[in-house]
Amino acid sequence: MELTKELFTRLDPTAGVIEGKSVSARRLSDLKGLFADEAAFDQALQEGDPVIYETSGVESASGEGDLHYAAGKILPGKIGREYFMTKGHYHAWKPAAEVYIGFQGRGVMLLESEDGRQVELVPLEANSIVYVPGNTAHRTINIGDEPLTYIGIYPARAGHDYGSIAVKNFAHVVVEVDGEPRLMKREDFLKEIAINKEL
Ligand code: PAN
Ligand code: ZN
Repeated sequence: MELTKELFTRLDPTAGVIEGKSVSARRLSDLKGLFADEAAFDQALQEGDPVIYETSGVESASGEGDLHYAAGKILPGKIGREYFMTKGHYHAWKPAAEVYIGFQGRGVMLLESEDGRQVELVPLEANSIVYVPGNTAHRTINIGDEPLTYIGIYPARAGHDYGSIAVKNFAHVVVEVDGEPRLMKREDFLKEIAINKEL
């Protein structure tokens, strides 16, 4: 047993923060190109550069078989009709799976296969647990009106591949339709935005 490792931390489930760990904030400007509605993005950026989400992690153990974990808090809000969300990523070590546990708020996880053809929208809320299989792009989305807090636990060697998402983004979006979240193909949502612009 390796008792030198960090064996205990405490989570603040409302703040979505692991106590004593540094918090890194992702602002709207960090998510450039990821929200579908570019005009809405530009306008929101002009009005300020709001924090979209924050994370704090425990990533010190790095031996074979070790685990990392991180807490997240996604603020409530939308850019156009698309809800506040994380950048999303694959794991750099592609087969790495991950377990998410929700603490507060109403969220969903958008899971996509690499070709974008298989998609799942899985609820992430208080006391729910989501299994993210390996080789799966995952993005966490706050569809509620309070902060969404959760932790994710993943192999230490998982790493993050944001590059693939920056290049081709997710093939689907989660947008508000008649007050409810709806999963749509990105291309269909983009067509809707273009039509509304012409009107
Ligand atoms: C999580 C995520 C966290 C932030 O800890 O890193 O929710 O999302 P992005 O990394 O997409 O910005 C995780 O999935 N780690 O593997
Ligand atoms: Zn992950």
